[in-house]
Amino acid sequence: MAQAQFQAETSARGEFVRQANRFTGRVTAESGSAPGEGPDEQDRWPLEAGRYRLIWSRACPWAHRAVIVRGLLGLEDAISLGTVDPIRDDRGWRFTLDPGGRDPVLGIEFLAEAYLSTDPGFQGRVTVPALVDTVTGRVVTNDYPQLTLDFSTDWAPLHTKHPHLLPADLRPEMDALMREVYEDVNNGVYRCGFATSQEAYDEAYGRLFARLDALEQRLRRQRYLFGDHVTEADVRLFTTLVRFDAVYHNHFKCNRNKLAEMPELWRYARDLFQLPGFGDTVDFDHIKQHYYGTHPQLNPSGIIPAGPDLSAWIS
Ligand SMILES: N[C@@H](CCC(=O)N[C@@H](CS)C(=O)NCC(=O)O)C(=O)O
Repeated sequence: MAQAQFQAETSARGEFVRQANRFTGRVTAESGSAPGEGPDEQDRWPLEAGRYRLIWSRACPWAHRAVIVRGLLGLEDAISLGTVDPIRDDRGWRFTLDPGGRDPVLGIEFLAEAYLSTDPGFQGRVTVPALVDTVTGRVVTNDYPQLTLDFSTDWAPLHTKHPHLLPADLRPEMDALMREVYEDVNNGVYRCGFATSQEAYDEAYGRLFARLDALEQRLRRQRYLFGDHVTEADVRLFTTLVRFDAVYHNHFKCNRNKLAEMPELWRYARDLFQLPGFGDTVDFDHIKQHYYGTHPQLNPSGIIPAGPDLSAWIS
């Protein structure tokens, strides 16, 4: 069997099995803690404008989703943003884009410092997105699916825009679709790319394209996944689709066809791309640098392909 990119997250059958999210704190007005204090006994942190900092990589689809939702809800002034270098070294995500190589608010050089000061025994992958408390320097959460749901709900007192990304009447149907999209598409591309057996790859590839075919059919009937209105389900699908032809098609061997060859999905992804908060948060350069530059088992040379021509996204 091939050497795994992430040994600790590879099953005996060669499947990529993503690690659990280590930190699952919630920021909510329901917290029993006063402003400035740490979490209550249920790991609920007080809701405070300006206190928490979202750390993202422009390359990462999971972090990208948090930044899009933050922007759509107008939470930019309430939650500050720190950006890591698209290339990790053996100490992980670095703040080398900032003056002096340190995050100007947290004062750290590596995101790992925040993880280890929160859990000195942490041995997993240090991941983005991470919501970090600027008072204690601790990681509140790296639980990316819960984070964006909380942005819509618990953070509502601080919203300055009201796009209704999570309409209550659609929640059961949205949760079901977002789960399928996560398993087969968002994480499905990783399960293709990080598979170390033919069998595991074939299975992930089959599920990915079957799901994309089903989504293609769904989008023949409507502009977005739930009609004429953008929801969080669209944000979650978008961050994978926008990376598809640039990296997943080639680097992760998701190559039955390109996104640009699926007419409805291509129309849909470009439609979203044109909306404020979507295309203006996409950085194809960081995306390509990161994927091709940090998975040596998949791309030992580290060479970044020149293509594809991405100009079609904005034409
Ligand atoms: N928190 C999740 C998902 C977030 C995630 O995987 N982020 C990637 C970037 S897209 C990351 O930070 N990877 C760091 C690494 O692989 O060392 C996890 O632990 O699997």
